[in-house]
Amino acid sequence: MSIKPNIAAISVNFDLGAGRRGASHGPKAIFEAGLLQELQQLADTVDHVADLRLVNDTATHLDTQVDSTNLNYFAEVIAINTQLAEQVSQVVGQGHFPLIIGGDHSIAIGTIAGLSAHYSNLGVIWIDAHSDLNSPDTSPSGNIHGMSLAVSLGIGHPLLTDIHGTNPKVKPENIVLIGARSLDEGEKKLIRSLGIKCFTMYDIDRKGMAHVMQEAIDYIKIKTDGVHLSYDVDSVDPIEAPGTGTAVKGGLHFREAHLAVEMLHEAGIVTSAEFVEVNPLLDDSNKTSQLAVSLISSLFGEQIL
Ligand code: 6HN
Ligand code: MN
Ligand code: MN
Ligand code: MN
Repeated sequence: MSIKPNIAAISVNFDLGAGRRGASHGPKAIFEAGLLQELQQLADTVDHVADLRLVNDTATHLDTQVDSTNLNYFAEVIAINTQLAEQVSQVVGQGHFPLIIGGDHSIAIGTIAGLSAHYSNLGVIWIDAHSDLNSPDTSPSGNIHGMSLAVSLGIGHPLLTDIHGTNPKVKPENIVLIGARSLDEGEKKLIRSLGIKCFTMYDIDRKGMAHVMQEAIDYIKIKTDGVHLSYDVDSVDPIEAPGTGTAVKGGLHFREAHLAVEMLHEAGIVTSAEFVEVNPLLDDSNKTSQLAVSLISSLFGEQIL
């Protein structure tokens, strides 16, 4: 991003992919915390092009034949992601930088589906306490926000993997996970068997965040034609990001969380981004939405000096 981008912000007021309600209020809290004002100073142009939500009963009425075992709110997740994929693809076609504000992490399904139409080797940097690599067979919860990266790899129910065309949307060797510390058994097996690059909190403690980010950037930039950043705020320690539905202690500190996006800005490789899982109902202080604004500003080049 050495040239200032034309940002197209897309808010997704959706939380049915998560186990508890509230992330649907994330976009409103993040915009109220001053997102657009901050971005106006950093981007060439900023437009809030879409504010997506499920309208009443427009969720796809699934055929009674469809097996939705261990897929909570399956029809609703399909419906919102179908809309989102279309919107994201349109924005990329116009040459704008898609900035998606969630919403729970199930919306990565639609974001990545929409992007994949434009990139043959899309890279994905997934900053998260989790890996979201479950399928209905391995998921302990049935919550689809824990399955979105697997779906993008073509693993999961065909009604999810086929959203917005062909699958897989992303190749395992083009993914980097950063900040992992809560992985289910099936996810660990998949990471190992597919050889997905994964920097856990152990690696971050051991090598330091700067080293990890540099390795991640070097790894992904040589082989991809675009890089999507999927930033789940639960990657950050609950002390700094209490407002999120599946908080896990032992996370990124405030500076580590920022250094990641500062280094990505400097590397100039990111072509789209999403920030997800801010749940204002769990955070009276609005600390977490303010953190999101600060992280997004850093991604677009806000500097300390
Ligand atoms: N997220 N691995 C757990 C599950 O239910 O599959 C937690 C998933 C969390 C998902 O934070 O986006
Ligand atoms: Mn500022
Ligand atoms: Mn996640
Ligand atoms: Mn997470």
